[in-house]
Amino acid sequence: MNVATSIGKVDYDGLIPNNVGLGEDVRVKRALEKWHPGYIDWWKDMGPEGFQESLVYLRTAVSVDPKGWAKFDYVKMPDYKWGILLAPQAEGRTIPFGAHAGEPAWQEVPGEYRAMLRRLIVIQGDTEPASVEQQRHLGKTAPSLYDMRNLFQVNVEEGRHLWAMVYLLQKYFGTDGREEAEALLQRRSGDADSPRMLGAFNEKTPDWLSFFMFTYFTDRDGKMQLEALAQSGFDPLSRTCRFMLTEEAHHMFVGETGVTRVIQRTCEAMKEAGIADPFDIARVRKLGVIDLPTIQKKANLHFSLTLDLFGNEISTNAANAFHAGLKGRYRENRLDDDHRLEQSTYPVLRLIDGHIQNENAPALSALNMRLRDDYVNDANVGVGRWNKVIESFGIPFEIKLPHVAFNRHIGEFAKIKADTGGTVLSDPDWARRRSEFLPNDADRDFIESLMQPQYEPGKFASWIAPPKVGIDNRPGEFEYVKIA
Ligand code: BYC
Repeated sequence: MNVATSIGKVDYDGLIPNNVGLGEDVRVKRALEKWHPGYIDWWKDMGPEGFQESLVYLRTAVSVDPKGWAKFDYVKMPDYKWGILLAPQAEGRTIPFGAHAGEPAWQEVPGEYRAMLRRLIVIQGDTEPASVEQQRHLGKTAPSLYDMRNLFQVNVEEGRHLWAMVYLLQKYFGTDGREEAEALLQRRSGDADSPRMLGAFNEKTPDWLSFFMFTYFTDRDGKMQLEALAQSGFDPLSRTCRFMLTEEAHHMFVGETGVTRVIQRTCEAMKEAGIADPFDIARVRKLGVIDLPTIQKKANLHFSLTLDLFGNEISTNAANAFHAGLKGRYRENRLDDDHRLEQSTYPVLRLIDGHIQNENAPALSALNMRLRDDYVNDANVGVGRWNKVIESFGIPFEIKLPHVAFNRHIGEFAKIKADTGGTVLSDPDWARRRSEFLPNDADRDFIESLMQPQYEPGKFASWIAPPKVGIDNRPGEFEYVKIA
């Protein structure tokens, strides 16, 4: 069976592979073809530095059939087929929540919600190129060709996710959609004058442990937000997000297994050297591996930065988007309630008289908080698996996610300082203890000193264990990237 044509009918021949009938939609096809050169310029300027000519063993989406949607082959990244792929339209789909619950899903933009919908799409779109920009230097310090290939896979797919949002803007939002699509190529992560829209996407991803933490924690925000948008009553957005989620799973796999392999290598090295105390940092570092307390600090940093991406705990924007039927809850379709939430409440952690405590808030206003709670539960699962590895070596150490009030810059806890357990600290105490919780210059310098490239097929840097299995079942010594 030819998966490319079985479900979703992907037209793979033109400049822009797609299953949205672009061939018959001359206006949108032209608009996207006009946008394409600017995208390629952006990719060459801001995509992976130094590897544009290399052949990378990448998967490309060639179908939206869950059973076989990808094809693996060597590709030069600028030649990657960034297609527009929507999950199949579900016949008779209705708006699953909000004031319009039960009405037929919108196939066109509902006029009264146009601005709100455009803003959600633009914010989602903005994060995708931002992450590519953040990760553009990492190829030069890749700990193996396997890891380098995974990095580039994540990068090209984030590029495809930008295409997914740009398609919606170009198809459904006319002139202002076109302007937004241009602006998505103009903003730059970390730029003082024209930064990316959300805080965490302006931070640096300076080393590979940061990359793994980012793909574990921040891509998981992507998962939660995409799950919420996949519920949208605006059907094209829902269908786009449903397919994006298929790809997103691999990004979190890269993060989870990346951190697991770092932990595994550290524990192995400690065992070989007979070091039982995980806090004997100087001795552990001499082994050329990353000590567990520093891994914890990196997790603290990336988890807290990611929590900021959920916005304010109490949010009128979130309430409006739900009421309008544009953005639902995490897996709304599996929840058993009235899906309108006008009478319900939800417990929200707040700062009351200087103390952190739960307070019931109207459920509609508390939707960001609810999604964040779902996120924390989801993020904890993989942390449990990291701890199993540490436990298997008998090392007395447990990675823990910090309290949600720790190191926050958005929302209820932005105005206070708290330790990782959620105890409020004075400013001087915070300043004194900050480097107990977050990586300091010495930690950063140490990690940087380990970031030496390992480009020999089948070899891995000192600080990371090999993966259990190869990508696409390839053997250990497989040359995932042919460096040019
Ligand atoms: N930084 O009412 P509030 C991904 C602004 S990641 C800066 O609480 P709302 C990926 C906010 O815009 C997923 N500003 O906000 C991962 C608002 O401004 P206005 C990306 C912030 O709207 C890895 C004001 O503060 N997708 O896919 O309820 C690699 C009031 O706030 C921030 C989405 O985020 C911030 N962190 O919640 C690649 C989905 N937070 O309007 C990709 C779409 C808030 O007053 N976005 N503000 O000027 C949304 O659903 C929501 O806009 C947010 C914010 C959840 C982001």
